[in-house]
Amino acid sequence: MANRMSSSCIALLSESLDLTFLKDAFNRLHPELDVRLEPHLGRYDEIDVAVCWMPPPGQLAKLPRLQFVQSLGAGVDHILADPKFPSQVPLCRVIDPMAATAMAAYVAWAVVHRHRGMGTYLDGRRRNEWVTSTDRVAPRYTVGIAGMGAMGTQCAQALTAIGYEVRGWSRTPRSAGMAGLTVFCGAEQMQDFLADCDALICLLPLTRETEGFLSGKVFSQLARGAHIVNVGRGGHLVERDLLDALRTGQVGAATLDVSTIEPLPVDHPFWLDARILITPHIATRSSADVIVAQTVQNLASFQCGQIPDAVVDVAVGY
Ligand code: NDP
Ligand code: OXD
Repeated sequence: MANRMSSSCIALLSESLDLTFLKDAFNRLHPELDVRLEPHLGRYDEIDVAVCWMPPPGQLAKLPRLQFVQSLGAGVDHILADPKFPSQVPLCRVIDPMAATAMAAYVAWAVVHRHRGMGTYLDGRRRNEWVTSTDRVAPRYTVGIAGMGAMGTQCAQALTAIGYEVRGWSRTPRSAGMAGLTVFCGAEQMQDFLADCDALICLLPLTRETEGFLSGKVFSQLARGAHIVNVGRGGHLVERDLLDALRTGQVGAATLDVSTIEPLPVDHPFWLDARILITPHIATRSSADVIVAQTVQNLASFQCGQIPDAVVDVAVGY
């Protein structure tokens, strides 16, 4: 087993990120592995594993001996977007409890910031003014979480712990498992899930079914002035619909960590509306050491003939 592992070859592929940090982590933690950073891939038929964030389209299909593809993150949409993705090759994602905890902290910050009107106090501080507010600290403020997987569940735990009334929505049925959380699933329960939510958090994977989920139709079912938090993917949001809903007041604010084009272009209209809080895809991330550890663990499982939990269903898209 150790011998097979030591002769394994790992390619690091990304069109958008410099993966030198990951090569350094592999070399430090597993010097026995042959780790190659694009464009220095050597012979394609020597590569066993591709670790990717937005791999160059068509590149994975050229690697004839791949045992599996490893995503650098929780999402795999950036890999499945390649029309030539070799769908017979298993695809693994990162499942990182620490990253989920950090996501929960980001989402709790976004919800509290808007609900408690923190922007007003921060503006006052900039003017050296002691601004008071008559805003209610409502005992009832409903937060809907679309996507109750590894990330969504941690967010629900954090938000219920600080007193919010939380609803969770998933594709398949699940039990709530915590006080303060009500669960919904599937298209048939979507209306009940959305009805009068004060904040809507998108933590869905980007798939054919979920693309454009954050649309005018969804916004119209929320409480007036609702807060949209998109920490999923830019492709979940119909940008024009958000601008329209902000104009009418149906949506009162948005916190966007992701956008269709990243970085968000400097002339994008989102920058011009102070009600849209923008962060540069930093809600959470896994450390290089975690990515390396999970890749090596998945490789060991495949080499023992086992299917790791991290394998996604390519047909469903997550
Ligand atoms: P999981 O796969 O663990 O969970 C996905 C959840 O979405 C599941 O509950 C699933 O339902 C639900 N879901 C999928 N399709 C549908 C649908 N059609 N209708 C309703 N619910 C659906 O993913 P994670 O929680 O680990 O991550 C979620 C996403 O968060 C990632 O795909 C990525 O896009 C984003 N992300 C963003 C980061 C950032 O920094 N901004 C960092 C990490 C992730 P079911 O339980 O029934 O399968
Ligand atoms: C992820 C991300 O998918 O960081 O992990 O967006």
